[in-house]
Amino acid sequence: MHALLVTVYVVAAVVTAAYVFFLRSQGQFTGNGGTRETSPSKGTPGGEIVLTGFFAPLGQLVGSVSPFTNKVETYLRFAGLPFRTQNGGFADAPKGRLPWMKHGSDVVADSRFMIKYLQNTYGSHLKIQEPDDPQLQGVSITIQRMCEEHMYFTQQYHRMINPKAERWFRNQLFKDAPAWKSLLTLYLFRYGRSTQLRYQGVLTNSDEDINFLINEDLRALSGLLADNPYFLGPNPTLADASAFGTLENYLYDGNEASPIPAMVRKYPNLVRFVDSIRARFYADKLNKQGKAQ
Ligand SMILES: N[C@@H](CCC(=O)N[C@@H](CS)C(=O)NCC(=O)O)C(=O)O
Repeated sequence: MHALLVTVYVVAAVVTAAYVFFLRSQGQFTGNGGTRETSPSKGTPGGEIVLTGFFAPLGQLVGSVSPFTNKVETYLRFAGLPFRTQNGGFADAPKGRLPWMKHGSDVVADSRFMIKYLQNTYGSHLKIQEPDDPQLQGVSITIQRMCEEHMYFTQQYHRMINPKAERWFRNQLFKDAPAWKSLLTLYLFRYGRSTQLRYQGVLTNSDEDINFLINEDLRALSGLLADNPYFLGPNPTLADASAFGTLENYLYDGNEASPIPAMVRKYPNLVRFVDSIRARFYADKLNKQGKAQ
């Protein structure tokens, strides 16, 4: 009996290890490292735009649970460009990360290069235009980098590493997976993200200090936005698409075990910013999903 149990455990351990090895070799949890190829910078107008990212509905979000996918979809909506979306995994992504897009026969990865490509391709035909003023251009890049290179990682901490998020991860993000798979996925993601966040720097800090940084970022965004409808003035720009991708996720991803949604609610102008973009640019999804507020 004892020998049988040991055999069962050993076989289970070997099968799990082989499965994990297989998934990791497919780049399922951390991307595939990518090709580091230079992205095309301009295409021919008129090609079909297919945006690949995460599009499964989650929490109260109308955009993607991936802030970068959310940003590009929002930019396309601001710009008035028709597009189609499809779900994809890290393994097939050209740079090992999501989102990426096809435009005609061009493949472009990384939200920053995708948007540059669209701006070069469609120029003055886009419904939104970036400011000419170098000071505003500087503010725009600063907002994008803060959202994408800092606020993203602090949220990753509360999504993947903070043990309080386990329920959200398993019951919402991976709600369709069997229990054993969502648990295994959680631990694999946690392992990958812990390494990433330790090198990146967020994970050298305590919970309290991470939350302090999150609040500083929110206060900075709130101060920059002030009473304006958009970050750079009366009309939406790329900075707003980036901030929306992050802030919609901060507010509406349904991860209430995280302190982040309550922290954003302390800044009414940020909530107003997110809600007004949802109402103006995502009315179709709000109505379809019955998420009107
Ligand atoms: N700089 C990239 C970042 C994209 C990114 O990090 N996407 C996440 C999903 S939200 C990802 O694919 N992560 C995989 C990984 O970190 O290995 C962009 O702007 O598109």
